Amino acid sequence: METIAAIATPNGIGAISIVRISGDNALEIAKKLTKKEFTPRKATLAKVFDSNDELIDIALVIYFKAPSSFTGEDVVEFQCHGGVVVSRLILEEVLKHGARLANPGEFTKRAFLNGKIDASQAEAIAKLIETRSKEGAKLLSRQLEGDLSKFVDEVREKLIEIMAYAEVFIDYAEEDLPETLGSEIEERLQKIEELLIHTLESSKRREALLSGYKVAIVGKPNVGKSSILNALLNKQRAIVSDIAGTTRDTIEEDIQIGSHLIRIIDTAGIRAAKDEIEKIGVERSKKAIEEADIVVGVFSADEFTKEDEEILELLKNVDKEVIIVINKVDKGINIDLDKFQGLKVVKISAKKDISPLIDELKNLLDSFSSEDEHILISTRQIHAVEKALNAINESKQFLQTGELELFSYQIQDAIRAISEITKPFEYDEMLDKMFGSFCVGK
Ligand SMILES: Nc1nc2c(ncn2[C@@H]2O[C@H](COP(=O)(O)OP(=O)(O)OP(=O)(O)O)[C@@H](O)[C@H]2O)c(=O)[nH]1
Ligand SMILES: [Mg+2]
Repeated sequence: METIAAIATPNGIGAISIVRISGDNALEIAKKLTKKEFTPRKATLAKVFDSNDELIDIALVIYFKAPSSFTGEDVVEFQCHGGVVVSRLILEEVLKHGARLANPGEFTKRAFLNGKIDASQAEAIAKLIETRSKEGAKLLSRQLEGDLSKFVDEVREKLIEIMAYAEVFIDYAEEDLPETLGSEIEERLQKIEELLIHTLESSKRREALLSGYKVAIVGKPNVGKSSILNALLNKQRAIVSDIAGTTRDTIEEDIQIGSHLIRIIDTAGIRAAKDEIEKIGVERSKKAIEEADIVVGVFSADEFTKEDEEILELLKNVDKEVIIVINKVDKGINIDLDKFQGLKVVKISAKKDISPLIDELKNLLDSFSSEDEHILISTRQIHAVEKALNAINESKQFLQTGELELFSYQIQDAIRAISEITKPFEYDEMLDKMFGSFCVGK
């Protein structure tokens, strides 16, 4: 394999930078640059020289002999001093000696091609680099360990069993088929179907686990939305005033709640807008609700108007987790709390104490991430499961009519679809799509 090289650490100032080489000539290049011999998996401190024999750096060099490396090829890593210059000089020398610059994701692609990891693990690596939450990272590490691969294998095995079972009876005349055959296979199929649907749904629900959940604060003007944002952030981020319509655009900030990093969005108060700018703000509030995973609907403890009524109606009909906040309870509660029956309600004063809201948010976020299920982390994986489900669905009619060949054909389709999660069929297209989004050096 052609030898590739790249700087594997981010571009910037840091204690060390890593230059990674993989391919047939990796070891030879390392020897030329350092005039040293290397033992596999042993860190060796070595002087690194350029082609004029001038010292570039003293680096820690580690050689991983094929196939016991990340890519499955000979790999050498130079851990040199940080900053942008040294690693670049080393990389330049490596390239002069015949390596070529790696494309984004090419190291991981080689690991995949050499059978060191499967497709679901490669995707887990890509997501792990980007994820913003501890829970997300934990989940991806499990996937990297092969959790999803095991799940796929199990489903595949069960489908193969069903197919094999059906195949036995394929040469039978229709009237000779055992009477229970259909119901037995159907029962087994049903179980697989349920499992796949469950996985699909929980994956969709938990998609935001990886990117961080979005929480939108909405309500009529002047109920204290920005005051709540400021209290959550512990600083005066948004302007607060007693003039209704103070916040005109959405404000987004990241905050940590327990072990969750969430993005919190303060919105313009929702009402029939008086001017053009406010109208845009109100539209954005509605959009914020659409995009959020959790909606915090704020009402004031001292009045409940027609506008509140409309917002409450809106919140009752959104298909999201909603927390109702009754704010300004320091003024006393003058509204009928029965209106909020059936909803999660917390009473707070943004001026004094918002801890009941924080607790409720924490509970909700914990419950989101406590489901310990296999989740599909990419659209590609979700498509694969949907395709498998479709094929299973299609297969049922043939089971009923006793057309076992057609049935078996559909089950094969389902097997092919589910297998794509780990061992895709449309190789080239899939590879380009999957590895193209990686960063160079991975
Ligand atoms: N007494 C009391 N006043 C509050 C409380 N929270 C907010 N306020 C006051 O209510 C007014 C409106 O607060 P904001 O936070 O600007 O309200 P908002 O919902 O962001 O308003 P818009 O941006 O106009 O939609 C300000 O004068 C705040 O000081 C509270 O808990 N108790
Ligand atoms: Mg505001």
